[in-house]
Amino acid sequence: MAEIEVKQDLRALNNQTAAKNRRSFNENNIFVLNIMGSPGAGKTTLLENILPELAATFSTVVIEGDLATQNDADRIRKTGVKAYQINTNGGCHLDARMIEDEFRKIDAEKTELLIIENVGNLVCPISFDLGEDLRMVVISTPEGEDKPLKYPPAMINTDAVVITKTDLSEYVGVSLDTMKKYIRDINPKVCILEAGKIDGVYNTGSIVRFIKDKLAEKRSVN
Ligand SMILES: Nc1nc2c(ncn2[C@@H]2O[C@H](COP(=O)(O)OP(=O)(O)O)[C@@H](O)[C@H]2O)c(=O)[nH]1
Ligand SMILES: [Mg+2]
Repeated sequence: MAEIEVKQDLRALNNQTAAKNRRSFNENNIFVLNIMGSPGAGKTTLLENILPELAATFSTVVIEGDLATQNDADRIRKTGVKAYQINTNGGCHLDARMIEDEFRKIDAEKTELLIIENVGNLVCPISFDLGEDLRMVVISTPEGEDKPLKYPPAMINTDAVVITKTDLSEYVGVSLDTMKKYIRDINPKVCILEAGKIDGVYNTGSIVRFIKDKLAEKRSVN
C-alpha cells in the first residue's frame, strides 16, 4: 500500500513537470517527439535515417537517453544534427525533470523539432509523460509477433507503432500481417508504420511524412 502511494506521488510530480515542459515547448513553438521501444529495436537507426530529411526542413535537436555511454549521441551527431546525451545510470526511463534540465542547454529560439530517444525499455518509459506532442513506439520483427499482445500499455499509450526490421521478418519466422493484427487487437486506432531495408535502402518515407503531418497539424491549430 505504501509503495503504491509513493508511485502515485512520483507520477503526479512527473506530470506537473511534464506540464511545465509542455508550456515551455509551446511558448517556443517546438514540436516534441518521444521515441520508445526495447533495447536494440532500431530506434537510433530509425533516427539516423529520418534525420537528414527532417533536419533539412526543420531546425532539429535530439536528446538521447541511455543507462550509459555517449554512443547514440555520437551516432546522431554524425548526421549533422545536434545531440545531447542523458545517462540515467541504471534508471529504466527518462522523466520530465531530466528533460527540463537538458532543455536548458538547448537554444530554444532556434529549435523547431525536438526528438527524444527514450531508454530502451518497452514498459517503464510508457507511463512517464515528458511533455511531448507525439509518441512513437518502435517494435522490431525479431522481437516476435506476439509482443504487442504482451505489452498492451505500449500499444495503447502511443500515437504510432513503427514496425522495424521488416527485412528480417522472413528470417525470424514473423508474419508482418499477424504482428499488425495483434497491434490493432490492442489499439484499433493507432497508426502503424513500417521501416526496414529494402534492396539495401532503409525505407522511411511514411515515417517522415507522419511526423511532418503531425507537426503541421499542431502549427495550424496554434
Ligand atoms: N536488418 C536490419 N537491421 C536493423 C534495422 N534497424 C536496426 N537494425 C540493426 O539493429 C541493431 C540495433 O539498432 P539500434 O538502432 O542501435 O537500436 P536501439 O537500441 O533501439 O537504438 C543495429 O545493429 C542495427 O544496425 C533494420 O531495419 N533492418
Ligand atoms: Mg539507441
